[in-house]
Amino acid sequence: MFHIILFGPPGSGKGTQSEKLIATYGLKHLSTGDLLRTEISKGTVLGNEAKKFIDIGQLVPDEVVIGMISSELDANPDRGFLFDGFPRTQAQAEALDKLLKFKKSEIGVFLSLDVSEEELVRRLLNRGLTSGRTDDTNEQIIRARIAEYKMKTTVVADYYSQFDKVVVVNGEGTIDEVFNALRKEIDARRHQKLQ
Ligand code: B4P
Repeated sequence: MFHIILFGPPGSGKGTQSEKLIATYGLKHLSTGDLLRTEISKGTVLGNEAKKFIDIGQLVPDEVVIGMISSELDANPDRGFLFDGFPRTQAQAEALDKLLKFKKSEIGVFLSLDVSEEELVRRLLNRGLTSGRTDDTNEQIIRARIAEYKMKTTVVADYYSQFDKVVVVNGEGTIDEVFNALRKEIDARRHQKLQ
């Protein structure tokens, strides 16, 4: 089974590219952002707790997110996963590796989208005009999310680079250009794994 992590700052295009990648490779899409927003819209205890953090641009506590991922892995034992927006902290990365090891599996490639801060802010404010997402409408909150990413999430790339899994892809072309660059990297790694 080939599992992919799609990594990058808020607004780098993880959700956008994930839609295209799952259609191409038949992977199970696992977006922690989407899972959390579903819980919020249902008004569950977990969702109400998560909303407090999301609304101020902070990460949701690790134990909440890791619990959600663990259930999804258990519910889909024979699928390759595309992890979108997860892991976002070193604790999440270590927990994921442990869960996969237990299933005698591992991450195939860690794809990191590289986009400048000004472009991220522009994209998220633009999405906020139509998405209704409360974390996309206020520039201060967007900048807090980017600061949170720099403080807690960039270390995740360092963690995976020790296993030689990290590939940085320019996330500033058109959606199709970025997609083709991601595809090239995935195909190269899958080919290596099959040999
Ligand atoms: P997420 O839902 O993961 O989303 P995101 O980081 O906001 O955006 P993404 O990178 O997916 O951007 P998109 O493709 O949509 O996180 C939301 C919040 O949930 C977090 O802040 C956090 O609080 C919480 N959370 C989620 N996972 C967590 C975890 N593991 N641990 C703790 N907390 C967690 O693209 C953005 C916009 O750019 C779109 O409008 C798109 O159309 C546009 N765009 C995309 N590609 C483009 C391109 N190439 N050119 C121009 N525009 C482009």
